Amino acid sequence: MRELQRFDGTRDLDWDTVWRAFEDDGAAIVEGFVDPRRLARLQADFEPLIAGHAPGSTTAGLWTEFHGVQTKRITGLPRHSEAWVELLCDERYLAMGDRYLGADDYWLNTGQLISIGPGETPQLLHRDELNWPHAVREDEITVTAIFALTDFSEENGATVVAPGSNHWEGTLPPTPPGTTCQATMPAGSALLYSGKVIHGGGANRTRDQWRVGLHAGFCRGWLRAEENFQLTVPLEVARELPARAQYLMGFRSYAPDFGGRLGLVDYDDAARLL
Ligand SMILES: O=C(O)CCC(=O)C(=O)O
Repeated sequence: MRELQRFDGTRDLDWDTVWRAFEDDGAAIVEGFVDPRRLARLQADFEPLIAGHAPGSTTAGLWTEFHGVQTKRITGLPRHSEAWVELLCDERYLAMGDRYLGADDYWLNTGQLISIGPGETPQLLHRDELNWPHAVREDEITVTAIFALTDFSEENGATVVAPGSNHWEGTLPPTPPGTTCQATMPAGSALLYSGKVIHGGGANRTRDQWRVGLHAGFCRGWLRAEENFQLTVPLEVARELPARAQYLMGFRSYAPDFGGRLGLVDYDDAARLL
């Protein structure tokens, strides 16, 4: 079975090698991406939030299953964690967006805690780019990181990935037996993956472990982001964020090198309202 390539983020990494693995396999694991102090702050910030949140989604139909009945999903995270805003502005993470979507040419698609609980079944395998089926094209329209806030194991629901499926033909081709692996990784690691790679949350077969990941992707600036940050993050919180974070969450306007500006206020940058 083909496994994902993994790298040691505590060393001076050769990022070209990481991006080659990302492009070949559709995903790569960087262990030690989040340093232990920031990881501890993230865990402390989110622990009460997760404890107070019920599993399952209120959205009916296929989404109930897609979101997971035993899974907690929480958005609006900048309200709760300065450490998350710092991680969001980490140059190594933004480098992924700059490389695949164009420098400063993208939004944060969502910054979402995904806490998979005991008894959860495997998530439907999917490609993230199918959020926008009419926009899919040869190059990337979305790329994502999942930061592990707990260890990810085969038993507790480590993300299932089909390495190389970013090159498979078809909208959502089937994954024959033996073509998937699980992104097992210690807390503090990052799974970086393409919008074209087939993947999904794993089943949690433990009796008492929650697998907590911070699922944070970018999408092209001309696409509507999955999370409505202007409603999940209050204006008074947004005002205090670094400019880069404000931009990523759509509190500033989109100003590409080519084409028109989007998200304007009185035909000026939305930043004026901040
Ligand atoms: O939690 C995971 O491991 C993956 C989740 C995912 O791909 C999604 O919800 O879109």
